[in-house]
Amino acid sequence: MVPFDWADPLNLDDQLTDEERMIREAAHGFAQDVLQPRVIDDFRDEVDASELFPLMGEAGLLGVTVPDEYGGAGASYVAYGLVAREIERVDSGYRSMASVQSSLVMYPIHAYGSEEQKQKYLPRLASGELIGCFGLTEPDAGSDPAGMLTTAKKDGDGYTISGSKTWISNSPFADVFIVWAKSEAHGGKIRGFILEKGMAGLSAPKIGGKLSLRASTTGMIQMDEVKLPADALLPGVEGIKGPFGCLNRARYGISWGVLGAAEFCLHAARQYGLDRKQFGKPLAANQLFQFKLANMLTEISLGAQASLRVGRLMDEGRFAPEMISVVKRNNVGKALDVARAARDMHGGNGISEEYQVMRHMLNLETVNTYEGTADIHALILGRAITDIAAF
Ligand code: TGC
Ligand code: FAD
Repeated sequence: MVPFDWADPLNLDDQLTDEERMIREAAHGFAQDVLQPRVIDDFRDEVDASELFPLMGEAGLLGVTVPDEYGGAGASYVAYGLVAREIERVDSGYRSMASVQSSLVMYPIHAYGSEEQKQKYLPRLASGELIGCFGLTEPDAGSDPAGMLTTAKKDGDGYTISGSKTWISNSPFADVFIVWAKSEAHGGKIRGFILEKGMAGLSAPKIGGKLSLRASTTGMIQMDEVKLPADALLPGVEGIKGPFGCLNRARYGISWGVLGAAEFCLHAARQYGLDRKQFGKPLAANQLFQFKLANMLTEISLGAQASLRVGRLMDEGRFAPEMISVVKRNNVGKALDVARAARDMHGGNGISEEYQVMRHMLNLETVNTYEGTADIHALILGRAITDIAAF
């Protein structure tokens, strides 16, 4: 027998490689030293935190799975998940900034791009010199992105692209835009294009007034007959499976990330319960309080084992997208439950920015919605179980 470690209940640490532990420690140090001191202000003031990209790049947190010849860390999907968990332990918005860059911008360029596109963009995205965004969602095409209206037309050697994307993380300050459009030159099939800041007809206004994910900047992408050279096309993929291939990576990262937010909430609720006395004894001495802590610990540890398993299968090239739906949907839902319980367990202090649990709770509402809502992931699983698509 071994002593029980409540902070690592199923000895996850034992199941990691030395490299994964090292990357996790580096991410933890960065998140606690650089992100934690500024997060309360960043969230309250809904700031533009784009200066964090070069800092994340320097810390090796962008493009964790991208080979080192292109500036990435060439590490495992498990390492990528551990990085997401450490960043989101501080805030889901910062994790969003990083996971869009890694999974939704660097991944498609690496997986679907030409050698010239990889050389041109990947090293500068890995260092954070360039910031990327991913435009799939449109005002009238959210859960059903195949219904997109953005269209690319052949124009000489290149293309002209028109349309509108909305709810796009990083877009107001992005240098590189991965945009998915129906291409008339390819029989109306969905293709990926790389747009660059400053192109005529391209704008990316900010969406203000969010009550969630306020430390991450979100905007639109508006394209009014933007002229693109021929080499703006991602040559390596055709159809909606292109963006879905990117979403697999980002959704998997989210499944780990939200556990970081949930762990923060568990630790905060435990400490609050030990420190605060009511009825002459610590809150943590009450059965109801301990019951909630036990539920939190159980769900977090089970979720982490599941994400670890999916990550190992991804590293071995033996995963199915439905596995990712299991962990994205379940872990986000459980993290939301944990954050809501922690908010309640802090009493009145739970609504104060100083205690931070309510910020996590608010952020997780977005995470439950983006990258496929909880219900859409249920329907993906329902289809796999019954062979009937209920969308
Ligand atoms: P469906 O008929 O299911 O499939 C069409 C083709 O796509 C292939 N495919 C996949 N390929 C790889 N990975 C996956 N996960 C795939 N899912 C489907 C499929 O094999 C098929 O290929 P082929 O070769 O036979 O043509 O397609 P559908 O249009 O009916 O899809 C339905 C549904 C519900 C699964 C899909 O529309 C969906 O997932 N909707 C959710 C939309 C979503 O997740 N949007 C995310 C936007 S990006 C974002 O939120 C970023 S937030 C970032 C941050 O800040 O962190
Ligand atoms: P809808 O699709 O309109 O869904 C509304 C509700 O209806 C949901 O509860 C949904 O589950 C439900 N629903 C829909 N269809 C069905 C059905 N068939 N059966 C049952 N229920 C259904 N997108 C990007 O492309 N890039 C980004 O970087 C990005 N970042 C984002 C950042 C933030 C802060 C937010 C909030 C969103 C972001 N998104 C991004 C968009 C996000 O992916 C979408 O909001 C999400 O996919 C849901 O689409 P929707 O908002 O149009 O909701």
